[in-house]
Amino acid sequence: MKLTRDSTDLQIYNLLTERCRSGEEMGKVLGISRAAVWKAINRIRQNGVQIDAKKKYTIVRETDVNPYKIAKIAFRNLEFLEEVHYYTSVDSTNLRAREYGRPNVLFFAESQTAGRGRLGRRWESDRGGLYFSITLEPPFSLDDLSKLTLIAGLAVADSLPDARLKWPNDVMVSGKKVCGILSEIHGEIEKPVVIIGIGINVSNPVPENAIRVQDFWEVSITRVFDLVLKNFSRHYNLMVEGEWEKLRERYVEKCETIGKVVRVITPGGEITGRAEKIAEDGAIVINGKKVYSGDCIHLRNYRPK
Ligand code: BT5
Repeated sequence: MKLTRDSTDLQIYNLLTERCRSGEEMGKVLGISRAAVWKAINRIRQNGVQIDAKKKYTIVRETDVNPYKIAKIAFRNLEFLEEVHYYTSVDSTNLRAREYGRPNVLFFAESQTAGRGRLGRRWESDRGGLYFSITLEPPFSLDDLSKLTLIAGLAVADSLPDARLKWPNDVMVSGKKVCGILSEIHGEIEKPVVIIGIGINVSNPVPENAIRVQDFWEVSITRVFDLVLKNFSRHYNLMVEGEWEKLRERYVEKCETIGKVVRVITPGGEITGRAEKIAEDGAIVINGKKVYSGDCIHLRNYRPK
């Protein structure tokens, strides 16, 4: 389902989340007939929102995750957002984003049948987790894109209690992975569309050595979604305003990789050594050498001789 800010169904849902209202009142507000309101109400009902119709329409119950609630949260937090595409099940939100090709869209799925990790790996995506991709046309240079990936991880880490970052962008709790991020670039080099895919385990079944938010925090999926988008929006705006330095400091505070002896596997080969810092340009510095992306294994804490 595709929703925009002015979709009739979303506007009616938003009106009803404020208070109960009559068909006539909503028809007047939106400039449509009572019959059109009635039709919209029936569509909304088919998507997880139970609405009572006596004299007025009232939302009596709704599933925590439904297209309207997700769209409401997304549009409220991301001012640049133009569309929300909602799927109960889809192959991969990153693939949908790539195929659609346009910026300022959020793709959300209740579950994925072919959720993707980096380098073609699989991301387990059963119902109960958060799987979404945001497409952006950032007003800064391609060189800054690795920073964008880092701040997406930071946004998730800032949303969960006691979360740490494992470079480049795994979010860890108690040493286990709770979230992974897959960022991709698509389109022409002069005007690339950046796709940021975020997968967060909330109550879904997870592989060994992974953790879910509900293992350490009793919280709803939509609350986590709201927090992550709030933080992402804050960080993204700081980035656009040229405040990367603040974000870099914050990333380093939360990053458990810095100070460790690590092995990073990149397409160009392997490098083992002490992870010294995050450089001004967003690279991690290992034994004085800059690395921009790769698979990172923590070997041990660094002890100077
Ligand atoms: C990632 O890859 O961590 C990126 C994951 C991105 C998933 C999101 S969901 C929304 C969007 N649409 C997509 O199709 N993808 C994005 P990587 O660093 O390569 O880690 C992948 C590895 O993590 C796998 O090889 C497994 O070992 C492990 N893994 C798989 N599913 C997991 C899960 N649910 N939780 C924790 N670890 C998992």
